[in-house]
Amino acid sequence: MGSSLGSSELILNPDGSIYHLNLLPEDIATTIITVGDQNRVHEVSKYFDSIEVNKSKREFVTHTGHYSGKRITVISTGIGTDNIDIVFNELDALANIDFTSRQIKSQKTKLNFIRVGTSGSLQPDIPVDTFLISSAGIGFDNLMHFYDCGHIKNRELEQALTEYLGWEKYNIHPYVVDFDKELGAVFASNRIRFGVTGTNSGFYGPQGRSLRLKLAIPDFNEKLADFSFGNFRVTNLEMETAAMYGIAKLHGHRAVSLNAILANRATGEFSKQGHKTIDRLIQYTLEQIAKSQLV
Ligand code: R1P
Repeated sequence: MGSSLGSSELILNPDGSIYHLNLLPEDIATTIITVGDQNRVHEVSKYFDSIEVNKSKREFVTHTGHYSGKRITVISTGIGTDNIDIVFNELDALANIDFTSRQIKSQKTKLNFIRVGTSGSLQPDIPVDTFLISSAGIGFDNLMHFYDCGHIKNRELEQALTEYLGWEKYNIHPYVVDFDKELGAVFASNRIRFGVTGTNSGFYGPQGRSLRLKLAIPDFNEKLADFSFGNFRVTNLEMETAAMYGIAKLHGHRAVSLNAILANRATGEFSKQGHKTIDRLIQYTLEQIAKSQLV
């Protein structure tokens, strides 16, 4: 028997639910779609045949239901890798910690995480309204530096990128984590392309956007877009993928990030039909899950 987790580590609400997500272990499926925007949860679950769980707290809205015979949870993470830390640790706890004994279960449950999010392309040849699977996430935030995670990183790509960028002077130490190939294959088709996704801790300066403030790295996007390593090039920027790949892999779960490209940062375009593109990606995701071996 291992030691039990203290009440300031595994924090439970008076009804026994996990602290931020407000969920009980039986509330979640093993196939979990994550979205940033809480309003997008309904945009996914409106296609479900039935909804059995509808709970929320803060920006974390959760619906669990059935779609074409598959039990699926859709949950909003809000924006950013700090939220990913909370959502992914708490979802793992719901699956793999016994809330009564406060001990880690000896038999682990593997979760499948599928991010359905929006993103900006860095490459002129990846137009707006494209669907993109992130075969790797590059974290420019610092979340994974707080975990012992050397063994799950793509060190080859990480080292090549770090040497190329030379951004240690800005205290930027990118980490690279690959997607789960098997789960990624569920979503591969001629309707979606593969890419490598940069994840950063902000939407403006950290993605090379300047409204009124002067940027420390004015060529952030161009430098990233020009990097190549074998077949790899950095294709897009968003705010969650690298962290979700890192935390999911450390826990032994599978994760894949699907992006609706709404902006093209190289050409300056923004989608004129963003809502429709996200809806198409949601429907595509659900159809691929329905056809898959996922339970
Ligand atoms: C920024 O507008 C948000 O949109 C993208 C970014 O990653 C960030 O969360 O993803 P979502 O549309 O999934 O929120």
